[in-house]
Amino acid sequence: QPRRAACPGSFDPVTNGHLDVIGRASALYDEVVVAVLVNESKVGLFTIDERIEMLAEVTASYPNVTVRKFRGLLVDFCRANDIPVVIKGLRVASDFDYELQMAQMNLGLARVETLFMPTNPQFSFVSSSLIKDVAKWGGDVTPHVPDAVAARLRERLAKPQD
Ligand code: COD
Repeated sequence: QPRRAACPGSFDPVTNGHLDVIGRASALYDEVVVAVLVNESKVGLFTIDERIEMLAEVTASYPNVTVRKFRGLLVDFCRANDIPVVIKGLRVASDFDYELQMAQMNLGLARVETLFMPTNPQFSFVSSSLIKDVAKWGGDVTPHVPDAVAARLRERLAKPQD
C-alpha cells in the first residue's frame, strides 16, 4: 500500500508557497494528491479546470504528484482515495487558529490526520488573494508565482481597468 498524502486548497492560482509545500511533501510520501476544492458558492479568477491545468504544469517535475478536484468534505475525498493524512502549510501564527480547528474537525469526522509544514520564510507573506490584487494593479508577481501562472495572470487581467 503506497503512503499517500493530500495537499488541499483553492489554488486560485497556485503560488510558489503552495508549490514549496507540495514539493516538500512529495519527498516524504510515495504519492501526493493535490486536491482542488470545487466551491460552487465562490467565483474565482480562474475556473477549476484552469487551476488544475496550471497545477499539473507546475508539478510536472514531480512524478509522484497528481492533481484532482473534489466537492464537499475533504475527509470524504480522503476516505474515497485511501489518503490518511493531509499536509497544510503554516505561514504565520494567525494561520494556526483556523487550521487547528479544521484539523481537529477532520480528525473527529474521519480520523484523517493533519500535519503542518512551516512555510519557507521567503513565501510566508504570499497568498493567492494578495497575488491577484497585486497583479490586477500591474505589480510584479514574478518572484512569487511560477512563470506559467504569471503569464496566465497577465492574460486574464489584461482587460482595461477603470
Ligand atoms: N506557503 C505555504 N503554504 C501555503 C501558502 C504559502 N505561502 N499559501 C497557502 N498555503 C497552504 C496552506 O496550507 C493552505 O491551507 C493551502 O496551502 C491552500 O491554500 P489556499 O488559499 O489555496 O486554499 P484554502 O485555504 O482556500 O483551502 C481551504 C480548504 C479547501 C483546504 C478547506 O476549505 C477545505 O478543506 N474545504 C473542504 C470542505 C470541508 O471539508 N470543510 C470542513 C473543514 S473542517
